[in-house]
Amino acid sequence: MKNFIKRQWLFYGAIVLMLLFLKGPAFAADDFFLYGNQDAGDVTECDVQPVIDSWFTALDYFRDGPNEGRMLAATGKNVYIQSAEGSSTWIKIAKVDYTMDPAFIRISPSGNTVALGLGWGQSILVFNASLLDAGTPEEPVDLSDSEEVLDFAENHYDAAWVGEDHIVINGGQWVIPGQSAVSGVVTLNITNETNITQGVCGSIPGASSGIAVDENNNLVFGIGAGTNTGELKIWPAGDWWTGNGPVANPLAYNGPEGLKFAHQVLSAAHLGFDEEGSLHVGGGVFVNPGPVNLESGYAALINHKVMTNALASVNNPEIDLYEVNETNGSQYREFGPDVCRNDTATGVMANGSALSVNWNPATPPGGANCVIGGNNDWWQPGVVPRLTTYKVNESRDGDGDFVADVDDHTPNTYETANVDSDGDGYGNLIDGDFNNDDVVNYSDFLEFRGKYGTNDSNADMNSDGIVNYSDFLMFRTQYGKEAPYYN
Ligand SMILES: [Ca+2]
Ligand SMILES: [Ca+2]
Ligand SMILES: [Ca+2]
Ligand SMILES: [Ca+2]
Repeated sequence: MKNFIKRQWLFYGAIVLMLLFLKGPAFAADDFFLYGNQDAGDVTECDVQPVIDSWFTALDYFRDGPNEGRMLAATGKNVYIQSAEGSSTWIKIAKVDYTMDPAFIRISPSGNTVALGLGWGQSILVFNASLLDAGTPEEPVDLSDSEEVLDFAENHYDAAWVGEDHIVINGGQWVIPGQSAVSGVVTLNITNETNITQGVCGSIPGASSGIAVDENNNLVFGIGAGTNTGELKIWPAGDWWTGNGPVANPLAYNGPEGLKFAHQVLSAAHLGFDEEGSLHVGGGVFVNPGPVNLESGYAALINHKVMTNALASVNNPEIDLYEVNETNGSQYREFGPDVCRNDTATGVMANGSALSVNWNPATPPGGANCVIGGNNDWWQPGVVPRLTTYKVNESRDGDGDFVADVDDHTPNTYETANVDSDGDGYGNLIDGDFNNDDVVNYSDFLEFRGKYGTNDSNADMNSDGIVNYSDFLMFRTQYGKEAPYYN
């Protein structure tokens, strides 16, 4: 009897283990895949605080803290808070004494601190988010006249948080026709108003654009005007950041450390990372002259695998330089909620597993002014921007195999067993990358050949217990693909 009970426990224990195994590692289909494969009900929209006396309404999410999920907006002389997550109601809570050309509003990762870039030639204001609690539409908090607000007279176009105590600033430089613009990136310790900035990178061959830091402090920034508009480079954390400040010697833009991983993505004016490390890019054509036919009117998302591979290649000269392939839908995806795609600027930001695009719907869809790529939808006072949010639907099952997309290792291919022998998140059916170097090539063929005729579970792509010609045919369909693999 004792033995029987024991065996029964072993049996149930094995089932539990199997279920855990089938559930797989945390990663299956990633947010990059999920954002762009949604049903209409999973894409929501709201109005943004209308533009007042400015060129734009700058936005950011509270990603943590008591206001998590809500947004702050800056335009004109005021800062507004969204009444609730996803709401179209914006409440004035703070004011400044200068009409902003709002460069950015960036909330620290904890949600505790706000950095507000007032615009060209003006200051960056930094304050505790709780300072806003006292603000009302009738009596907004006066940020220009508060001892609790730090005021940094620092040129800026965009900034990103590095932890809670520093921001890194893309310094800003207008392009003067006929002259080459030179701009730079600096860090600022926001805990100390007397702190001077420290240089990160100089001699950038063009005007500043967006800037972003991933969770491991790898740095990305873009070029915003001039012939290199939309160029994006990544700088590994160790090459620019020591943990409490930048390295002693600033980087040279064309030095050996950084890696260009995108030739031209929009104007690179709005950059950020989602929680999986995919990079979102927005921008437009506000600053001209630039290249003719500059991309605009949408936001783009570059898959985290591209970023990982770019970092790997900058750290290892034996790996070929890695640049995103914009024609590969597994690496690069566009989000164009405005069917006219004619905005002069498009913002984009992530919050958890949601991606939000801030766009200008001024032109009626299909109206006379709707010229795709026409760049004629100007941001200006009176515009009521829209925010379109793509949120992961936890229960969606696109291929109908009873495995939800969020858990599905082959999200575009029907397979109920969801087998992923090497646990890399890609199901056996679509995983011909046997050596896991993110490309399916001759090395993988050699591995496959070595396993031919065996019961090796990894090379057994159709999981029928034998590695044979059927598996070879499946391998052949994967040949030449680069990660991520979705089908
Ligand atoms: Ca499925
Ligand atoms: Ca796999
Ligand atoms: Ca491989
Ligand atoms: Ca097989």
